[in-house]
Amino acid sequence: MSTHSLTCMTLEMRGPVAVVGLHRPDKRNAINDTMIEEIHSVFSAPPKEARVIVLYGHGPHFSAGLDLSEHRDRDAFEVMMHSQEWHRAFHQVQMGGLPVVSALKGAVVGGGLELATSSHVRVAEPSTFYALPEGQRGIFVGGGGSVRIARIIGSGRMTEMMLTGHAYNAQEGQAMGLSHYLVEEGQALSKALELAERIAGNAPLSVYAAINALPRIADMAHGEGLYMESLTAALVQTSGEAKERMRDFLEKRAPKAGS
Ligand code: 1HE
Repeated sequence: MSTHSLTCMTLEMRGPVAVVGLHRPDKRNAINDTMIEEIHSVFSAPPKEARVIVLYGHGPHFSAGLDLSEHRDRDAFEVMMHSQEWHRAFHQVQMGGLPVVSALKGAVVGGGLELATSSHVRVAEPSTFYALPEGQRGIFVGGGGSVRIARIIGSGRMTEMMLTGHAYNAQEGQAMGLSHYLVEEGQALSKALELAERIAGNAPLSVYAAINALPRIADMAHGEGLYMESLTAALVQTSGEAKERMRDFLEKRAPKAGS
């Protein structure tokens, strides 16, 4: 089990799945400095037996973003350092080595959206809404949103969200790619757990390549991307587990695609 001592988060194991909860429901899971440190620590060193992480928010909201009460009096250098802390923490979420499935509901706003878009698979409930109130608050994104959110919805749409503060609902978010699954109210966590169990059954090297190689290839030029794809395929497909799984399929012991 984990040795993390957590005050703003919860962590429990369910089989191969580490279930991580943002736990400041009274503050709508606003992300303060302690929570960022804890996100960094949990995602840098998840429990050894974990194969997948599920991330959710306690209470009716996923996260109200940056804890504005801690942010009011920071100078430029402090904001720069703070933003880079967030980058390090969310990098661990995205590239820490384990796939992350997030369960979204209520507010997924500002830094909450930056955190959600660091996860790999996103499941939303109808109560979910997405907004970037940075313009209204007189600030800018600082948790990687200008890269990760813009890659998903386009920088044009992200600019619009920051300028207008308009909140997109769960259906709109699903159409924009902010969520991958839209389930009934109260069902996001159980769907996330179901998907996590399924992902946990995949070959670890294949999963690792998907979460680490794909976003890097997306940042490369065409030719370099294709070359990196071939190198990654050469590594993953020649593993013992890949050979075994392909044989299982050919000898009709493995499930068909889509089942
Ligand atoms: C907070 C925060 C917060 C709630 N920082 N304390 N984020 C925002 O601009 C979103 C601000 N929050 C809201 O718009 C609303 O709280 C919600 C729509 C999310 C939820 O509304 P509601 O009616 O359920 O809750 P509430 O009454 O507004 O808030 C409950 C408490 O949480 C209250 O504190 P209390 O002591 O009066 O009980 C709120 O002050 C507190 N609270 N959200 C601090 N965000 C790295 S850069 C990232 C940049 C950003 O993330 S910008 C977006 C900031």
